[in-house]
Amino acid sequence: MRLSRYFLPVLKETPAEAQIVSHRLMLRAGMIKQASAGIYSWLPLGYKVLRNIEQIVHEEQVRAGHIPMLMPTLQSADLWRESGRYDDYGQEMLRITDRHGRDMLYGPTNEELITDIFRSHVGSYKDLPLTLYHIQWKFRDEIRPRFGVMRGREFLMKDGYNFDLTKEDALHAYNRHLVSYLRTYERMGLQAIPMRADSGPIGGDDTHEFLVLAETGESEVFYDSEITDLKFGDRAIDYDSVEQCQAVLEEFTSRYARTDETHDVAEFAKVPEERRRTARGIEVGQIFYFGTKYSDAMGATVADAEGNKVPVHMGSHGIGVSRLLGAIIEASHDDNGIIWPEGVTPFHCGIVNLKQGDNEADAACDALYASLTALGLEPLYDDRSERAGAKFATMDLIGLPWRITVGPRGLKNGVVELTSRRTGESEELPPEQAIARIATIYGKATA
Ligand code: P5A
Repeated sequence: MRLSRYFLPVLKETPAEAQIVSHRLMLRAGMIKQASAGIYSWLPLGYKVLRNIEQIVHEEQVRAGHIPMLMPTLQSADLWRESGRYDDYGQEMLRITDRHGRDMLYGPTNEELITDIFRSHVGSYKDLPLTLYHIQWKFRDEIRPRFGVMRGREFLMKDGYNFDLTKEDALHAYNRHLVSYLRTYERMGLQAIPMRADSGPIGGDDTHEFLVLAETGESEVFYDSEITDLKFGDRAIDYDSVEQCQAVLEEFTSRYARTDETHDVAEFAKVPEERRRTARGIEVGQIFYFGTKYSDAMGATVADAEGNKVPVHMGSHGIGVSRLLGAIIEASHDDNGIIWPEGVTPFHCGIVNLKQGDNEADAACDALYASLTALGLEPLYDDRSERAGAKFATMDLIGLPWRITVGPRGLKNGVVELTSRRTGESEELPPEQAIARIATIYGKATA
């Protein structure tokens, strides 16, 4: 993409309404614009990152054996009356009446809708296990929407639902989600720690929240510092293996890690003092096992091997897709702007032309652009007639992890400059080598 043809409405001034750094940077980098309280338009740069995050979530869900689908945002109130949550959900639920006077709602979550789909189409234990998921907008009329996309009213969530014959099977689905979430967040450059939590209006006893440690996090958390040394990495896991998923669960949840809702002072005191940490965290996901709560209420049964009708065991699992943009920025920025992890960056690298209109510089930039594009990479070429300082400031603000700077002086010596956004380190090298380096970083083969 050529910046002169893109839509990147960066702000010079720091917006006064934004209280935390991720919100400020998302507004300044022209990623989002508030449409009304807690509701945002996703401008091109923000939309690109949102799509990249979605893509990682999809890939890891499918890898774990979960099946994508799409349910609507608007739901009928009748299903929620069946589960009893129409009244329980209270003012957070946005209620709508259609022209026929029917009660509808903008879904805050989809346990009821998916249970209705399940009971309509599945009747036998032979069709289990089954995990369906979608990535869809949700609405919760939060009393205090704040911090931009962190606590929105309209927000994008990955929500998945497992259906199993027995509690044991459903607990495997729970563990499988835990494992897949560890991988998902690491691919986004995040360390998200699973912590014992409270199930709130979703219900159930077993639940973990995934928290990214950050000073601006809304939850107070207590944990054993050994947890932050754990890394999931690139392990090959067989998601069907009960033992393998169980082993990961034990490794990542055996140490003390709880949100304030479940914090137990006496238990925490057993952690050696030098390892006891109190911090703040951003909740980027939560997994639940709630047994037959919805299947009992809504009559979602299957015939077991003996032909008896039994209610299915269920759980649900959510990832805050739009919130993740804020969480990633909170975890990865400096005074000059965002620093995107390679896994989610909106463009793979920037190209800065120091002397727009100079034949040689223009030709070198065009050639770099063409080569990178041919490798399947997406560069953002700043081809505006701006001062070098202004171009660098824009690149730093929007946070592309790599920048190639091209100018007449370097070209005389046959080199361009490759700069890492994270370390600020620069290196002069011939254009072909700069291309090869970027290609290697993103796992693309050069000819
Ligand atoms: C699990 C999936 C559920 O709703 N039902 C379906 C379960 N869980 S949850 O914890 O309530 O939400 C899942 C994740 O969604 C994000 N989230 C939000 N993001 C932005 N703004 C909000 N107002 C908001 N509320 C929830 C969180 O990341 C949460 O973990």
